[in-house]
Amino acid sequence: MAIEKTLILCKADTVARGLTGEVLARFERRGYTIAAMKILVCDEARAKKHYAEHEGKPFFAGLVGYITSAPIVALVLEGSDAIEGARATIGATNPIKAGPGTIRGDYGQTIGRNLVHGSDSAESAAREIAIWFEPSEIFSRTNDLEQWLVSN
Ligand code: IDP
Ligand code: MG
Repeated sequence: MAIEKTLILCKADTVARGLTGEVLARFERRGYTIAAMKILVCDEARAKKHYAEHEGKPFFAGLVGYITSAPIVALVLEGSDAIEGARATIGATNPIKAGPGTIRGDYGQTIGRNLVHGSDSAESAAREIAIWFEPSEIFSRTNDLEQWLVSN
């Protein structure tokens, strides 16, 4: 068990469909805390950087077009084994394979509109968080607690 941070994106379909609160509530109810959050329209450069591992795949252009098409909500979640845990709450990449009770299983129909992104490893989380947030924008409860323990 480790306290981890993970990068979550409520993609364009989530925000456009008014499901952002629904998605956030699921993570919060599970006990993860929001360490950082913003709404923005992502430019192409940032989208390509974020999805660099998929460059060259047939769906890459569509993916970049989709993520840059409308406002999205980017956030950092923090909690115990948050990277794997958030991925489990999100569900399988293709909503048709995502179980009921997961975000994609409950709200999604197609792989191209699967609502949410979640980092898939510690390395991805560190890389992706740095793409979306400045360190000064991240409010870690763990760090706060450690700071409090040190100064008391
Ligand atoms: P993940 O979001 O579950 O980590 P990845 O394999 O990393 O899934 O793919 C990133 C995103 O690219 C997916 O969430 C989905 O939106 C899109 N994607 C992946 N595979 C396909 C595909 O075969 N067709 C269309 N879009 C895809
Ligand atoms: Mg992925």
